[in-house]
Amino acid sequence: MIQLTQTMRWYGPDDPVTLADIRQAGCTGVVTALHHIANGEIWTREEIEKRRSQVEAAGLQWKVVESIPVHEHIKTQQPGFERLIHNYQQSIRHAAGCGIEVITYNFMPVLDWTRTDLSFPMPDGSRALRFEKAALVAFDVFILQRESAAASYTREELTAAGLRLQGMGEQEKQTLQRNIIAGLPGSEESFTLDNFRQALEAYRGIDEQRLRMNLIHFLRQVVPVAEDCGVRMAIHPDDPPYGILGLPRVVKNADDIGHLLEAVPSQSNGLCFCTGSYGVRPDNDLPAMIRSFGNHIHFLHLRSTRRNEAGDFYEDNHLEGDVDMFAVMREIIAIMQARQISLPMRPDHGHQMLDDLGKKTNPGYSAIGRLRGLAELRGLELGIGRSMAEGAGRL
Ligand code: DNO
Repeated sequence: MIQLTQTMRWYGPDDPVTLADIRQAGCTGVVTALHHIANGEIWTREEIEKRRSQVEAAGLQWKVVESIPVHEHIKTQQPGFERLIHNYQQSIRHAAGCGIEVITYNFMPVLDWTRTDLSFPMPDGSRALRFEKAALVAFDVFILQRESAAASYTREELTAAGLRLQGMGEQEKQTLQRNIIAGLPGSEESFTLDNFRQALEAYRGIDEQRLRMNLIHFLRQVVPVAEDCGVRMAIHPDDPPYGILGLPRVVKNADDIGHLLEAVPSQSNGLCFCTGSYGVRPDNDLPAMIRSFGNHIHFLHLRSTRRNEAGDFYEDNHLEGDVDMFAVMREIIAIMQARQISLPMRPDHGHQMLDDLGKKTNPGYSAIGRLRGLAELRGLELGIGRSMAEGAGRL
C-alpha cells in the first residue's frame, strides 16, 4: 500500500521546534526554505547543501522546498523583473541539482497568508488562528484608511467593523495591525502602515486578469526550466481564497487552477493542494478538485477550517470543521494508487496546546498541535487505505 510521505515544516535553525522533535513526531522529512536569503536573490548550491546536511544529520530528508518566494516585482512586472525571473530559474536549477523534487510558491499580492487573531481561545483551552471579517474591515477602513476602501464593503459590514473598532483598546488595535501586516511565519515580508500603503499602490491598475497574465508569464519562464531539471512546481492557493484589501487573487478555486494548467500544460506545473485554504469557500468541492487535478498535485497541506455566515473562519482540529477530511483522504489515496507514487504531506498548522501554551511559538507551527494533527491524519490514512486494499466494503 502506497502511503503519504509525512513531513513537517521546519523554519531552520532558529525554529523553536527542532529536527529531533519532528523526527519523534513520526516524520521522515521536513519541508523548509532558506529564509535568510533575501527575496529575489539566487539560492546558491552551497547554501542549499548546507541546509540539506543539517536535515540529513538528524535522520530526515529534504525533498520539498516551501517556498522559493516570488518577488513582488515579478507579480506586478515592474521594470527589471526579467532579471528576477532569471534568478528564480537559477534557484530552481540549483535546488534540483541538490536533490529537491518539489518547489512550493505562491502568487498572492503583497501578503502571504492573512489572519486577524493568532490566539483565538477554543472551548478546550487551546488556541487557534482566526480570520474575522469585521476586524479585517476595521483595519482596512479605519486603521489603514485605504483610499476608497469603504466602497469594497456593504453597509452592514461597515457597521459591524465600526462597532468592532469601538470595542478595541489601543493594545488590541496594535495587535490586529501587527497580525495582518507584520508578517506571519514564512511570509518573508513585514510592513509598517506606510510601506504597506506603498506596496498596495503597486497594484493600482492590476486586476485579476492582469495578475493572472503575469502569473502565466512567470510560469512560461520557469516551468520549462523545472521540467528540464526534473522538479515540479507547486503553487499554494490564496489564503483566504478571495480578494482582500482591494488586491486581486488568482488561485482560489477550480476555475483558477484550470486556467493555469491549460495555459502551461506540463507535469511540472502543479499544485500544493492546501485543504485549509481552498476549504474556506463553500463553493469549493475539495474531493472533486482532487479528482480533477490529481495528476498535478505534488504536495499536500492538510488542515480544516470552520466558517460562519459573517465570513469569519477559524482553524479547527484537523478532522473537524468544514473540510470532509475522510472524503479528502480517500481521494488522495486513490490518486497515489493511480499514479503509483507517495505524495509528500504536512499536517498544516495546529492549535497551541498543552506545554506549548507557555512557550514562544511560530503561530500555527507549534509542535504539539501539529503532532496531534499528524497522528490523526496518519490514523485516518491507515484506516481508509487498509479498508480499500482489503476490499472491506465500498467506501
Ligand atoms: C502558511 C503557509 C503559506 C505557504 C506559502 C507558500 O501557513 O501555508 O505561508 O507556505 O503561501 O508559498
